[in-house]
Amino acid sequence: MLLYDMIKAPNPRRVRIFLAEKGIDVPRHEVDIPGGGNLSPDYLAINPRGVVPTLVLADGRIIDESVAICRYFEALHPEPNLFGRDAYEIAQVERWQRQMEFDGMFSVAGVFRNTAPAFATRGAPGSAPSLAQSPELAERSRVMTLHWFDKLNARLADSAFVACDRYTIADITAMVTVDFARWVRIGIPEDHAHTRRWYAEVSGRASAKT
Ligand SMILES: N[C@@H](CCC(=O)N[C@@H](CS)C(=O)NCC(=O)O)C(=O)O
Repeated sequence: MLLYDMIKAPNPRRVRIFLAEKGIDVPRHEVDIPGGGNLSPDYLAINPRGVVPTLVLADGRIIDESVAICRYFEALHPEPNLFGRDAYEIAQVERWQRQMEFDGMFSVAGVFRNTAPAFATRGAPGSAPSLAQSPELAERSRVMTLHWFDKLNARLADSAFVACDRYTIADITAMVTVDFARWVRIGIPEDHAHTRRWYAEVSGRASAKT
């Protein structure tokens, strides 16, 4: 088994945090995304989408999508549970994980991809068509990122963790998104006391150091 990874990138970090929470050690291969390593013929032969992370199983089958990779490991190593236990909790984790990803991480990515010089002609990830950056899309994404921060703080006013009363995959996606937002100079707003309380707790976990 081999995990194609990039140490600085937010999506692979979600998988590494998840593995650390489970205490699972998987060999990693570093991919240089800014240098185009994910678009090399060798990598595209493994994952034609050209995105990272990709997990290659011992028999050569692959899994991409960070959450799909995490689900694979959850099925193999159910404890500690990070995707929910009963029907209601599983639905809550799914609900909040998707909100953190679609409303939060995608918004931050929209700012980053449309402003970072290294991605001037790479407005979409991986082997997607070459797209020029869009200042308008960057600005819309910035507005949506700030809106996501507001919703996160409101959620954490009512809940100890993002999805329920304990740490789950939704917290991993949310924490990685908060850290990713710093890349585009958006921090946790000063008056978001609930997010600050939660962030101090989740970022203090040993798994967050990865
Ligand atoms: N939804 C995918 C997103 C994968 C993705 O976009 N990964 C980024 C790194 S965080 C990437 O591979 N970027 C390649 C590029 O920018 O060309 C996941 O969760 O794994």
